[in-house]
Amino acid sequence: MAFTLPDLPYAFDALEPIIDTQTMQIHHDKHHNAYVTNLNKAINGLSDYESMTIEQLVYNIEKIPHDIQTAIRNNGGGHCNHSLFWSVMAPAGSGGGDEPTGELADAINTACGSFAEFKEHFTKAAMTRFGSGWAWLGVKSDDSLCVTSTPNQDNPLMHGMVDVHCKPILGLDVWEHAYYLNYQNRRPDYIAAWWKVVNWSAVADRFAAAK
Ligand code: MN3
Repeated sequence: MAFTLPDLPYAFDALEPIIDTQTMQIHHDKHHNAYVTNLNKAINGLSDYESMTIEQLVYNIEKIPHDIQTAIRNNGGGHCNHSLFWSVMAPAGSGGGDEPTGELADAINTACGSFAEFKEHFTKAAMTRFGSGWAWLGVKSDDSLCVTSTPNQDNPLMHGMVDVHCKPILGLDVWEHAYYLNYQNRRPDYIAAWWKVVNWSAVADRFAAAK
């Protein structure tokens, strides 16, 4: 098996009441697990792909043969996106919900004006993504930050496939499966609450590594 489902870095109920236990269980054990299973099926026996990291595989999606490209785009993207998503959250008050500090805070202020304006910009990206997809904060090739969104399970690393190519350091899943049990159709409420579980320390680590 080339790729494996990573454990959550906290308990299923750790993000209550922002993200409920059942949503976390289904989202991780069913949805994310299915992306990993179907990705492994798509690349079975293709040692060039099995030896790549998920980020390398996603980055090189444009070069992958057409007969397996869509399966790898959807399921490799799904694995990459969810692995990041779990890692940039933490329980509210225990690492989740603080504000960015240091170089990350400076870079957000440079890109968006202020943390409040960044949140507005990111929320708009998440709200205006029609249907299923993701909102992102990413690092561009000049090390500046950008806010973008992608449809389906596309990842901003997908060179040649996305509007804005960057290295994502924060991502928000706005598929209905991420919030429907708790918030039903109220995507704005889910997004507004989600800031309380964002782990800015983990985002800062990703920022430092991406530059
Ligand atoms: Mn999801």
